[in-house]
Order: sequence, then C-alpha cells, then structure tokens
Amino acid sequence: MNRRKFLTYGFAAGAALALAPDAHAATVQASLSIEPADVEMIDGVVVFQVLFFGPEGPRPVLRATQGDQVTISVRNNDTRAHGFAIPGVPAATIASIAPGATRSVTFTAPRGGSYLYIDHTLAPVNRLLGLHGAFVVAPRDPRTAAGTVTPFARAAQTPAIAALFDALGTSERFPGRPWTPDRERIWLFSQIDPVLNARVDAGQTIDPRAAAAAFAPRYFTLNGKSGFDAAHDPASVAKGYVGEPLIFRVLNAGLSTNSPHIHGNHVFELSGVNAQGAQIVRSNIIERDTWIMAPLDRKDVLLPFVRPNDIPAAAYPPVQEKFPFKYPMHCHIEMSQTAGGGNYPQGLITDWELLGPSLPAES
Ligand SMILES: [Cu+2]
Repeated sequence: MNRRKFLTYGFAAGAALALAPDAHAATVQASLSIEPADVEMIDGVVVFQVLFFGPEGPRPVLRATQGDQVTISVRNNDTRAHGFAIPGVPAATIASIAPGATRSVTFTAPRGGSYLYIDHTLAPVNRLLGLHGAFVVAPRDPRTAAGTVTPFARAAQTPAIAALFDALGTSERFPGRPWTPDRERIWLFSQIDPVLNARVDAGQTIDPRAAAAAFAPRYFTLNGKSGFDAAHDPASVAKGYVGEPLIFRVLNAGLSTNSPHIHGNHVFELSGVNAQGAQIVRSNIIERDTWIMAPLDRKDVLLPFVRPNDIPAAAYPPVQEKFPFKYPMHCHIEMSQTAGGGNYPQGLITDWELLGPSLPAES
C-alpha cells in the first residue's frame, strides 16, 4: 500500500493532451497507467480510488482527429485485473489487463464528437472506482456548406446544426463571433460510494449486480472535483464576453442520473447517444435550462453567451450591477448537491462567467 499515490482534492484535473500527433500524419499514440490512489475529498475524507494517469496527472483528456489511427497502451499498476473500452467504438477495447501487465489497442478514430473511455470490466464497479476519462475527436470535415466551423463532421451535420452554427455571430439573436474549436469545456460527471471503494480496497470479491443495486453515492464530482473546488476550477468554469459561444462536452461516467441546470443563458442540446453508445446529432435542437444525463450519457450542448434574457433590453447593459456576471450550474437531482451525506453545496456544481456586454474592441 506504500506504493499508492496520494492525491489532495485540489490536484489538477489533468487537461493534458495525452495523444501526441505526428505533424500531419494520421497516427496518434497515448500511454496510460492504471494507479491505485488515496484521494482527499472536499470534506477532508480520504477515499480509495483507482484512476487512469497520463504524463500530466490523473484522468487525462485524450484527443484525436476523425480517421486517425490511434494506439493507446495501458499499464496496470493495480493489484487487480482491469480493462479499457470506449463506449460506441467497439474496436477500441482491451478485454483484460493483468496486474503489472501492459496491453495496447489500435483503432480508427470515430466521427467527431465527445466520448468516454472507461474500464468496462466488472461493470459498473471499475468505472465507479475512478477508471474513466474523456476522449474528444475533432471532425475531419467540420464546415457547413456556408463554410462555418462546427464540432461535427459535414456528413453528420443536420440542417438544424448547420443553421444554428451559421447564425452564430451573423444574426441579431447571436451577435459577436462564430464558434471556434478552442471554445469548449469538458464536464465529466461521476459519483463515489466510499463503502464500495473500501470493499474493493479490502480485497473483497464484488458481485457487480449487487454492488450496483447497493450503490449509495456520497460524492458527486465534475472533472474529479466538487463544490467550491469545482466552482473555482479553470478547467470547468467557462468564461467569455457576450458573443463568444462555447460548447460543453457533458459526460456521465457514473451510475446516478444527473440533471445539470444553468443560470443566465439556456443551452442548445446538439447531440446525444443511442442505446449502443453511438452519437446522435440532433435534427430538432431544443433550448434547455435543464437536461438529463443518464449513466454513460454524452451530450454536447452550446452555451450561446448572449444577453441574459432576464435583463430587460431597455436596462442593458446594466449600470448598477457590474460585470463580470457569475452564474451557477447546479444539478437538479437534489441528492447531488451535497458531499459526505449533507455538506451543502459541495456536490455537482460549477460556475460560468459573462465578462462583459459585448466583444472588446480589436486591438
Ligand atoms: Cu438554479
């Protein structure tokens, strides 16, 4: 147990680019390791977890471009067998990795979108121990017929997606500028039941069905953090001026259904997944102030960064209330708002910020 990593709760969320692309070649590689760790939660309680690590820390974000040949190798530094999978991409599976072993898989990057990588073995137990992360695929051909960049490949775009992205920065409703690929945040949700993790740590044999039925989460995390820590994590908090639209890549690696709700602007739900984990790009884009995230759900939503509708146009920009405006995202599934069984509001929350009423003048 002395070899175990110890992570304080404020440990960087690991926004690392773990995949190293050759200059223009279509091959990318990443090396991950599976590590047991003692992690300090928001309330000071230390909870055993097992995490994927990259060179820059836990839970690295993997990135590739559609069509790339991707090789991922995974070293298992835990004392238990694990595996690797990307739901919706069956070819990206490593069935089992024995303790101390390294295994790799090569696959073709799927169409542009947001994916989870997980340990799919002993499901859902191993992914709930912490073995999950985000895999972001850039589309090979992201432009609409009008030439606007979107997060989806041309072949996957619906007329509604093309119309929305073509309107960003070119219409009265969406003043400012079009969406650009750097305007994104990953919101990776999970939940932790310390009783389950302690049983695994003690070497007990776990029946995954019984474990799922008994799952009683006490921590509700966003990119591995919760509460104040998540609300002040630059990797999670979106900032921008009115006119700078941004995409949240929202993923739920856990076992609880979440229902993120956002103040200030509504979001536009761009995509979801079907029962097989395949991406669905929406043909009817619904404006939402709350949206459902079932276990293993993946949804891309657009935060338009428009004038908040609850400020009357005649009173805009406000004089007495000063920018930046800080708005919360908090989950509407009420149990998720606490940590450790009652510490409110230390659960699934974060912030976003409107820095000013319009784009700053070009310098
Ligand atoms: Cu609210």
